[in-house]
Amino acid sequence: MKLSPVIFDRSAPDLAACPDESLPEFAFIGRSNVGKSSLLNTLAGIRRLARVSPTPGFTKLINFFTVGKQWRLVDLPGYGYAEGSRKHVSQFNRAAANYLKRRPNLCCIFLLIDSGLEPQPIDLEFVQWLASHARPFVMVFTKTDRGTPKAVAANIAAFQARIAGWFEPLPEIFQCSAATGQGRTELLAVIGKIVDAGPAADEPAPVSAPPPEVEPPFRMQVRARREAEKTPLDKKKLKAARPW
Ligand SMILES: Nc1nc2c(ncn2[C@@H]2O[C@H](COP(=O)(O)OP(=O)(O)O)[C@@H](O)[C@H]2O)c(=O)[nH]1
Ligand SMILES: [Mg+2]
Repeated sequence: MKLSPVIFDRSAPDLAACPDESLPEFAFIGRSNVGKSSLLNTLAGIRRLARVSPTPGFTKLINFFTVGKQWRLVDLPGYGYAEGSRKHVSQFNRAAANYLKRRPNLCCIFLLIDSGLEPQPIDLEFVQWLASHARPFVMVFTKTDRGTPKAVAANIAAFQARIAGWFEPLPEIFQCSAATGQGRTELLAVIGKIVDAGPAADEPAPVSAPPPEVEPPFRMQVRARREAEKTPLDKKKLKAARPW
């Protein structure tokens, strides 16, 4: 799988403004500040490709980067950030939700979760939402360089335990750090498997064609909606500015 060139395609405010659907796409979603842009830069091997910001809620648009003319990395606005005009924020979150629900060439979603935190209700609810829409995703626990391996493992185990009843089998889990590069090879392998199963790079599908037939990295047996009803989350703790 070719990793260069990496070319910024565009920033889209909504689904209609996204590029054509001819290339497989891999999207990064998660709470604001979880490390989406940093991880995207790590995978692409370019330090300042997607803007990294210590300020939550920085990415407001859907940013597309084409890699090796074969596939795209997609940096999405984070969820769980309500500062600024409420209307403004929810508009962009709706764009991310529409993208995740409707984009036919979206092959795999990387759901980023902070490895330094115990399971957060907003992340658990987002997993439910993805599962109920039967979207293929893997979970990526970020910033592993910040905690001890023991603390990271405990947080991951606790998260797994909370969602265990919703899937059979569980979505794949990865540990990553933009600081050390941990997980880069593994995530590129997920992408490579899907891209390599698609059409050859010199035979791009026409714009209007359906997305390439690709195998998701795992088969998701969704029991989420029913199971979620049995184990409702504490809605009171969930803040506004969620796209789902
Ligand atoms: N130590 C450490 N910091 C990180 C890592 N990934 C991101 N950060 C920091 O976390 C902040 C938010 O990162 P960013 O990629 O902009 O998050 P986004 O809002 O999800 O796109 C920035 O200050 C980054 O430098 C990581 O793996 N390790
Ligand atoms: Mg970002």
